[in-house]
Amino acid sequence: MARCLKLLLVSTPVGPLGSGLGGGVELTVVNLLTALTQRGHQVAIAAPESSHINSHINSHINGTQLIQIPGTLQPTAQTQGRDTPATMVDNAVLANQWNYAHRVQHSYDLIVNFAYDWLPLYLTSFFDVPIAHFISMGSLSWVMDRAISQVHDKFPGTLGAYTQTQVDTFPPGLTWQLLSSAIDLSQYDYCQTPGPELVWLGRISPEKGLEDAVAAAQRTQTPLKILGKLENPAYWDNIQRTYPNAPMEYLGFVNTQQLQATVRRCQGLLMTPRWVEAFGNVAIEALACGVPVVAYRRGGPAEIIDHGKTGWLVEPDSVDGLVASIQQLATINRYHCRQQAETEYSLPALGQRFENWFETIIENR
Ligand code: HBI
Repeated sequence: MARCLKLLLVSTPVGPLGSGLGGGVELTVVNLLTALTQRGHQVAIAAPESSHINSHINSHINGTQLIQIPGTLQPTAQTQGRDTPATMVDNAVLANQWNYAHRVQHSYDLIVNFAYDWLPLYLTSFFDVPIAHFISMGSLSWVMDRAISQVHDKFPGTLGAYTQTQVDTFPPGLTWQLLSSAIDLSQYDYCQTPGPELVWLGRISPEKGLEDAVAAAQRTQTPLKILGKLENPAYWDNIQRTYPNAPMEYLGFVNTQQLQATVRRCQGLLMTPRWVEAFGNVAIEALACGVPVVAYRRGGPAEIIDHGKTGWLVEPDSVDGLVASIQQLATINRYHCRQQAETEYSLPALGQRFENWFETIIENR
């Protein structure tokens, strides 16, 4: 095992840990904390104030520092356009996080950036301690593409991402460390005999394409449970008006324990991303419960789902394709879904991948 590393994880500035505003990257930060701590590393996290890590994890992780940084949350990058300039709001938590990181940097062997923002990329040259940049989405703006390319040129090997399809959205010629993702399998209980319900998980926001899942539920008259942060109320209102008699139920944003208790009893998860989903953590959460996934063949889910074995990959934006696959769900052996999660998406595997990446960055410094 490599030596014990002292690591500072700087979380996304769009929301406190545990708020759901940070979507999949929140799960990545919390799971990485567990995986690295279990490997004997010392981990601290600097996150927007009001962050919390659910008690299950806190209980067996001592010595973890969760540093609450005050300030104004960062506007989300996926709601802006490609020409969006880098944004710096007044009293930005992003700036306060990196001011803190700069001040304490010499207490750490490595700093890990989880913000999809210009500032930490730009600041890298002004730090003595190396910074690993985990890029959590595909290409969204020229400003970020350029900042990512510049960090790559000055500090090769320090760019990390989830999947190849995500990396393919960025300018060519960059080398990336592909880290995939993982979940704490001990928090997900396998279910062999589901009810008739379908489930949709994620931030309720246009890039997630919820309306297609609702349309498919209405067409098949299959009840659809919806879970996730209600990020865009106007978008949700519009879906409700467009599909007034769809058999759907919005259950809010819940913690992992409550989420898996609902998901495991469903016959299938629907994933309807409009954008190139960098990974799609909700897919492996469902697989861990034995729930097959019907997903558009787009982005991360296309690399996760074993078509016909652990779910179905559908022509992107085709509600007909969703409907046809929903009718095939019963032919999937649910235990194969759990097995795939165990072999490919366990926490120890994630911890090993990140530790290898960190060691390489530190050695090359
Ligand atoms: N937008 N500006 C910005 N910064 C982030 O770190 C960020 C974001 N939008 C979404 C997001 N992070 C996460 O929800 C995804 O990376 C998963």
